[in-house]
Amino acid sequence: TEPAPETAVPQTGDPNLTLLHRIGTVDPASLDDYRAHGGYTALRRAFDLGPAAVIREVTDAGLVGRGGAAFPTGRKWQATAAQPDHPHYLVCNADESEPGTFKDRVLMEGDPYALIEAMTIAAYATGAHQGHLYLRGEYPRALARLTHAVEQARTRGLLGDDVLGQGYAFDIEIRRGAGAYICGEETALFNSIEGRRGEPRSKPPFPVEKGLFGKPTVENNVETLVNVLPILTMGAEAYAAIGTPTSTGPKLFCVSGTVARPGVYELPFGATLGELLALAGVRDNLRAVLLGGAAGGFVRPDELDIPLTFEGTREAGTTLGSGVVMAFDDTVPLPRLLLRIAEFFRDESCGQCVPCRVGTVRQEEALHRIVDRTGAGAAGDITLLREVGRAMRDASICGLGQTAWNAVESAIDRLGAYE
Ligand code: L3W
Ligand code: SF4
Repeated sequence: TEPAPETAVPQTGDPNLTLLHRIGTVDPASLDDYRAHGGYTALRRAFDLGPAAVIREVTDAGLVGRGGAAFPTGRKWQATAAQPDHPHYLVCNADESEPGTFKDRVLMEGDPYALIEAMTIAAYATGAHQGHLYLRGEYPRALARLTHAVEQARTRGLLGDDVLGQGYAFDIEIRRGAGAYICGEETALFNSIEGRRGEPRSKPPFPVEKGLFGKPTVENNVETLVNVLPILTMGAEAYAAIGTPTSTGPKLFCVSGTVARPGVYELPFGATLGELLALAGVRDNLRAVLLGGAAGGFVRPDELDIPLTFEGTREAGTTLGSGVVMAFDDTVPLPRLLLRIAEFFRDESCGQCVPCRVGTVRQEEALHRIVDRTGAGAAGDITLLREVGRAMRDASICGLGQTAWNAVESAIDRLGAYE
């Protein structure tokens, strides 16, 4: 089938962008063009610094994971590098499947060499010689561009036995997912690469100690890795000056729903939700905004001054997640939307643990009853939803079950969805 049209990047051509600056201007099929646009200067600096100093730069820059959990990247790299067991592996999580998330797709389709360069730096810093890029199966254009880029990098000595003539060996294998959301959970992803069922493992042990094939593994999201390039080219201090002291650097936001210009936007952390929505062209009859995707939470139109930082969204009772911002005007039927979210979680639950396997079914059933009855008798079902939601949050093995009730809860408590 024909791949979907390329995702809109409304800020294309803005030279002030840090992560998106090449998107739309560089030829994604040309290694020479990538180099002409500053490509491979970060890897050269990494080789000049050496692994320990690269990790120090990433730590000093304050980089945290962009896949949703905001874990400090430098700590993860340091923990992997220090493991005595070998080999070490690098895994890039490109299984971008959170509903409303499409930022990694833009990076991979528009600037594929950037990800390859960033993976090479991460592997060098953490002592890995083999990288696995686990790509969402529904991204055929990203697959074609990354496959071409990996082959070109290999041919030109930027992957292989002697990267950039520095005596360091590193190569990348691209693996495609098969449509399961849960395979974006890092340990389910490892199982999938290993040829097992895509089911999350219990943690600890964390992947830094026992990850892919039971070996120390550093696992990072695409956007997290791509941030390493500006950290090395501009230096940790200049990078950390972007954003706020506790949420440093630039962030990609995926804006969709009832806005005039949906697409991927880059803003420094600390910009407000209102500023982002103004860029995307929000409508007057805004009813709610879903932050953080299906696992996130709703905010009201009177809360648009929320700063887009990890701590700011947490204080506001929601999450930044992977940068999802979905706007809904007052023509969108909220109960049906919540039902759709509940269907998604029921469908994507791997079924391994009872609270999530049963809870996501009960949640969907209760929401169905509420929608079908158009309000009558909703109180009993809302009590049931709270009990089921608490059980899922407290007792599920992984983030899917733990967060499957977040959006429904916030719609009930903050939006009065069934009043
Ligand atoms: C070493 C420790 N490493 C934690 C590592 C851990 C992982 C990272 C974060 O879920 C969330 C989820 C989704 N020593 C460690 C350690 N680590 N403690 O840090 O770990 P964790 O468990 O907090 O989160 P997670 O299981 O990775 C990620 C939410 O993100 N999300 C979805 C994102 C969707 C995408 C996408 O489509 N691209 O990523 C949205 O909100 O629900 O809560 O690496 O090993 N002591
Ligand atoms: Fe599987 Fe859900 Fe349990 Fe996660 S919480 S392991 S998705 S059943």
